[in-house]
Amino acid sequence: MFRYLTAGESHGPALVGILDGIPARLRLDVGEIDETLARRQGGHGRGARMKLERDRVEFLAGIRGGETLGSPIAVAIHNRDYDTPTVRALMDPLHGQGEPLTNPRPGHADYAGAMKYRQRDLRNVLERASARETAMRVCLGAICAQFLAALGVRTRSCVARIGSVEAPALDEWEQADVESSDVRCPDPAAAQRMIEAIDGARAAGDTLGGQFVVRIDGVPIGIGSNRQPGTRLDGILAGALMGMQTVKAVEIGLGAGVAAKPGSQAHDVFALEGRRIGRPSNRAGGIEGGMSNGEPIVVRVSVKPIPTLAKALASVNLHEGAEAPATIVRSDVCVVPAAAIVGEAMVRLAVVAPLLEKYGGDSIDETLDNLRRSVEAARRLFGAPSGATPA
Ligand code: EPS
Repeated sequence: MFRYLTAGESHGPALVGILDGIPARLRLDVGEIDETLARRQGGHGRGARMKLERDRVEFLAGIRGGETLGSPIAVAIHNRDYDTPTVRALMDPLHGQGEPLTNPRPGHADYAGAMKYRQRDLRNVLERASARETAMRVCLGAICAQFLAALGVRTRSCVARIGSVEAPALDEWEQADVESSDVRCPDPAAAQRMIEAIDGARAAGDTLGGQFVVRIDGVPIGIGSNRQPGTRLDGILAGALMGMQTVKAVEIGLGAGVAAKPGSQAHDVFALEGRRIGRPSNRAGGIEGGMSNGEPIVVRVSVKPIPTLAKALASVNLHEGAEAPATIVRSDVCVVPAAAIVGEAMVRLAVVAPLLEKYGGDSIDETLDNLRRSVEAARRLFGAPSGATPA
């Protein structure tokens, strides 16, 4: 069984994570993990906190000599903010204390969490609710990326919309164009307008949401299943992405747009390209019947504007029972570029379990042997060379 857990408060000493079930003998490139962590910290619209943090992975267990052992992998990321005496006085696990935060931010976990956990200080809720925790998801996802790469599976993302600025249709793009963009949008004209929109929101004390696209290439046919609702790959991906702090909608392939299409324009016909079975379109986004169909998996995710506004929204002081603006804390203006990196990580974390369910393996060598045998058997299914073969 593959599973993961994260722990850590936004301003506590560290974020920690455990990844259990990655096969043994996988060589890990630590530099690549740190580069992915740095990507999440970037993006036009980030606030002061990201100038302070330098996220780096520290391995605590499950690795020896740069290779996985098959035992649980434990990692930590230090919070540099915790080294500040005022933050340490506030958050020290044994002695931390400070003035309570009392005015919940609309859209954040503050109010529901205070009621749920019976906390009179909103800090005791918002510390865990903060998207700081996504640094650890990205770290664990970056380890998974290296397992997936060994299987020929590649996951990447780009920003498709910020506020009202939308990039032209993005099913495919050059990753170099994403890496060189301050908003991780491969269309330079749209990227420029996105940057202007973020600057406008900052000047107005406001925040902006948007959309990002995650694309997964190389997933073999038949990952996920139609057996039970919880084993469908589209449900697994949507659940993982909706598990991100800011996400309000997940669409696969045509997504919400499919509702307005007649059946003749909603599906992907089969065609023969020689003996190879082709799909001239990918409206399904690579998933049919809850299973990967061999085409790229394309997911579009909508993210809300973050709820901490410099020009605070109306709220109530819960201690005094009087109307008062929401608590203002140092904040970002737009996190869509960072959310795209987190989305990639969530997708990576989500596809490992169904892949391991199909191919198993206590070592990466065994997983790859099983994968090769399975792909070979699928090619022979309809009696190739006379019958049709999968892509
Ligand atoms: C966040 C508030 C800000 C963000 C934080 C998420 O933190 P702070 O209150 O320390 O300025 O910077 O995001 C991160 C720290 C991060 O690593 O992404 C919030 O309230 O959700």
